Amino acid sequence: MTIRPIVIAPDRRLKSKSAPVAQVDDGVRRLMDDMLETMYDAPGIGLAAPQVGVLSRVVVMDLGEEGERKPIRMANPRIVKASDEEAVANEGCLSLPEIYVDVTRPVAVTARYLDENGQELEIEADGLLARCIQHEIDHLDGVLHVDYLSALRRKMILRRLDKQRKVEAEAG
Ligand code: GNR
Ligand code: NI
Repeated sequence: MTIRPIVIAPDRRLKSKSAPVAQVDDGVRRLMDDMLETMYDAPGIGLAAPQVGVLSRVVVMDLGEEGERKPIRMANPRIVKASDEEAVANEGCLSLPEIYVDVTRPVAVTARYLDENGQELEIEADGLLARCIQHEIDHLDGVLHVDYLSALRRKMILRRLDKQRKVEAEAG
C-alpha cells in the first residue's frame, strides 16, 4: 500500500464529477487500499478518490475506535434513503486543511454500494458515519463543505488557501 499525495483546494479535480466504477477489479482494490493508508496517515475518518486525484466513484472510511481499525471500502456509493430530520455539525476536510464549516445534513441515511469484492451491500447509518458517507459522496459530485457557505465566505477561504500554498511553494 502506498500513501498518495492529497489534493488541496482550490483544484479543478475537486470540482469535477467522478465516473462510476465499471467493475471492482485489482486496480480499484489497490486504489481503495492506497486511499486507506493515505487516510490513516493524514489522519482522517474518510477519503474520496478525487482527493488523491482519481476521478472514480470510490470512497473509504474508518470510524473505528483508537487502535481498532474498521475499514469500509465503497465503489459507486449512493444514498437510497435519507431522514427528514436534519442536524448541523462542524466538518473538516483533508483537502481544505484547518477549515471547519457547519453543514446541515440528514441525520440518518441508507446507502447502497459495491464492496471490494463487487458485492452490492446496503448500510444504514446515523451520527458521524451518516455524515461522513454524505461528505464523501459530495466529493464524488465535485461538492466541498465550503460549497454550503455563501459565495463570499467560500471565496475568502479559497483565497486564503491559495495564498498559503504560494507561501509554502516559496519556502520550498
Ligand atoms: O477526516 C474527516 N473528518 C470529518 C469530520 C466531519 C465530517 C466529515 C469528515 S470527513 C474528513 C476527511 C475528508 O476530507 N474526507 O473527504
Ligand atoms: Ni473531505
